[in-house]
Amino acid sequence: DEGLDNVVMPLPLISTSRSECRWADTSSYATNKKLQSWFQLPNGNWELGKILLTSGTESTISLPDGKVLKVKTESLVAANPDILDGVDDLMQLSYLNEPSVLYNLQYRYNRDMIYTKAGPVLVAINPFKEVPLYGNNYIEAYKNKSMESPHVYAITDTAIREMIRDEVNQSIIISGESGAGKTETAKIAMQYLAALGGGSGIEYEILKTNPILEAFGNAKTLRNDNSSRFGKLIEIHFSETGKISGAKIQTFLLEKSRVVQCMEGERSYHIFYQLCAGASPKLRDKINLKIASEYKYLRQSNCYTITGVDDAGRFHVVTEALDIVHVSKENQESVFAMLAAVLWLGNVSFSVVDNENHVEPVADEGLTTVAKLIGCNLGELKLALSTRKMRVGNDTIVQRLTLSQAIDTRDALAKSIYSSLFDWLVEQVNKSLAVGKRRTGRSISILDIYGFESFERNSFEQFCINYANERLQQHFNRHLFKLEQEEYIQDGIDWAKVEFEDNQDCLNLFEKKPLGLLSLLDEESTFPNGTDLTFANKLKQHLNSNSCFRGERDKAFSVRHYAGEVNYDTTGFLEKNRDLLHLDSIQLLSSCSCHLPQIFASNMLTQTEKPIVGHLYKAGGADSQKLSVATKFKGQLFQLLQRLENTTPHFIRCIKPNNSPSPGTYEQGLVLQQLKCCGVLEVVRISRSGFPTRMSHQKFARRYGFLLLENVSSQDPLSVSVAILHQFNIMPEMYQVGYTKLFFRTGQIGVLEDTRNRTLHGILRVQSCFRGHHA
Ligand code: AOV
Ligand code: MG
Repeated sequence: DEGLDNVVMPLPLISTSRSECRWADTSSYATNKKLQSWFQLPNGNWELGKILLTSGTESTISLPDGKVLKVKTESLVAANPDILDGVDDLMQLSYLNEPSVLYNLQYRYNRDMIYTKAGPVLVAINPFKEVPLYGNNYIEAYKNKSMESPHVYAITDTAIREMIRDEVNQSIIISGESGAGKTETAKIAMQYLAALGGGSGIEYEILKTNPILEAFGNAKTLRNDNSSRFGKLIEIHFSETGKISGAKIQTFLLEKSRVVQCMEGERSYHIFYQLCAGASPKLRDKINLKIASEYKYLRQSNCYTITGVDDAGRFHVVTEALDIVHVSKENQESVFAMLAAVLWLGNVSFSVVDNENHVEPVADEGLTTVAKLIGCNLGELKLALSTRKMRVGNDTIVQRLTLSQAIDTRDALAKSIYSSLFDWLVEQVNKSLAVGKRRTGRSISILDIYGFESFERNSFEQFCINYANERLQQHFNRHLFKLEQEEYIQDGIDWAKVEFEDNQDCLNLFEKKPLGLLSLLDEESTFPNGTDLTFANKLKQHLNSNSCFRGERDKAFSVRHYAGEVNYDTTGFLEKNRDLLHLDSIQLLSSCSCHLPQIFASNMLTQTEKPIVGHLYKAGGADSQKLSVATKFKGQLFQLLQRLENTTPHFIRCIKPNNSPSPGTYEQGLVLQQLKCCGVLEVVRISRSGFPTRMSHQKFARRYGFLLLENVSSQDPLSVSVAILHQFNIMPEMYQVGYTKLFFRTGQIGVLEDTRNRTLHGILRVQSCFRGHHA
């Protein structure tokens, strides 16, 4: 082993006046007399003050409003020199403390520069207004690299280039709280991909999937008027020539409870209101459609419209989009019929028919319309909603339902029709976008899932959503902290480890078997006598020693998530996890004369044959078995992460600057909490001291070797690498030589790439001149 240091040493030490030397320790600045410093006000906000005098442990500072204060010197936090105001990468800050980071982001935000780099991560602060940063001119500018300030376009551009350069699939992983801007950001990234990889026309279809999926999968919540209620991974495939060849969408766990139940002030899925407001008279007539307020499912939350949103107009956008992704007019009409059927199901009421409280559905407009819309016999619908067949030994007996059982059965049917419809639509879209023969297998995936949620009351949906976010956070940690540092150590470079918040404990709380949240939930869901209360008690009994868990009063418990503590109310957990749809209902759907209910039924039947978690249905009386919702979701998440592991990730962290939501309001505390919980500051710290760019000696020698002035073709890759570094005056503190790779500080490889590109272009130009000359 030749001392690697020897390789580095001989390089000339050139004067370091270059601006890249920002990470040099600037502690000398602290002794500067006209020091500016951060001072925290009682409300928690930071103010920039000038230190007038320091004596002993006390300092006198003047605040911008002219006030002069005497404060403890140790409470002051160093501020960066004005020249660093609004730097576009937090890595460039001399002082990387909380107020400085907050100020820098705010400085940019106030100037509509909503994007900032935090080392390898792009931070995007929701402007809550239109900002002039998008469209063809900007796309062009980022494409030609005439514009380089941080942007979704820039990170997407990097993904494309790395896909081509490294021949590795890429992923763009967007995270952040509910309402932080993930879905908008995903669309902006898609816009850029479509512009660069367009040509075949398929890109136009890909963009049109957004209004469709948003109509059927987004809803107004208290946090976000357009909240995604499902997770989405869209994988965009490219041909060898870098053109989009197709795409595939995978969705995760649609919140179906919203179809039958939602909180005051929230709405069900957009499409219901769009349909009610925008359907043509002919269609209304055909599917017996009324206005939204006629439907119980839509009436219960007392909210029909969203400020600034024209539901009727959106309906036309959606139908046009459906045309574009090749959903035939006939199929579209079936879709609308199913939506109307769901709405009318909600209006079905029951009357008591005997003295044991058994009920039957009232044969009114609601019931008859449902039967007509799904194409079933009225009598069979009545039976399916008021009785349940049970097998006892070899006999089948028919049990009549009580009011609450009948309502549950009705709602379960509505939910399953809607979620089947959603899945079917995604399938149609995927057929239309199917990757053609010219695929190379290279792809860029964009992940946009529902963000971390913490409401006053949190149920099973928040439980799943936050679990998913916890998993994603680990993926983020793994890539930006763990793997990064492990790689340094493995390759033998000089490195002092940086600590970070690990969320493994919280994941264990969810995933441990048999004593984890998910296992216990499944176990209780299979018990005939299990209730939400027995479930909550079991959690308290077994999990109290876990530091991320706390039993709460009655049926509640709380979990310490990476993004904060959330209190969950177990009411409804078991039922939602079991997600029972009785065989009677499935049989009803399969007996329908309309084709969509038939498809739904056959999908449900094949699903129930898949691996089994327990005898979920025995207790309920039906004979089918299926995976619990939580287990299925966990499986999907694991699959997703496995897929992401095989890609080069690019992370975008969306930040919500206020809860109003209103443009221009930047609440420091709120922003800080989000930056902290997702580890942005630590990422910057690592990147600043670390070497985020790396390349094997072989690859480096191959890629840049031809730029060398002297002939080195006979030399080994390491020597070639060193010669290149030498020729380009890359300074020793800007890189480290590992056993197998070269590690660079940020920005260093850019110089080499530019030279390479210029040289290559030069060669091409010379060649084409040459050809032109001969022609
Ligand atoms: P989310 O996806 O992160 O929440 P959205 O992407 O739906 O959040 O953003 C919420 C709202 O913020 C949007 O409807 C826009 O009004 C506004 N917004 C976000 N990004 C931008 C932008 N770049 N420019 C202008 N306005 C923006 V959730 O889906 O709830 O977790 O489940
Ligand atoms: Mg969203």
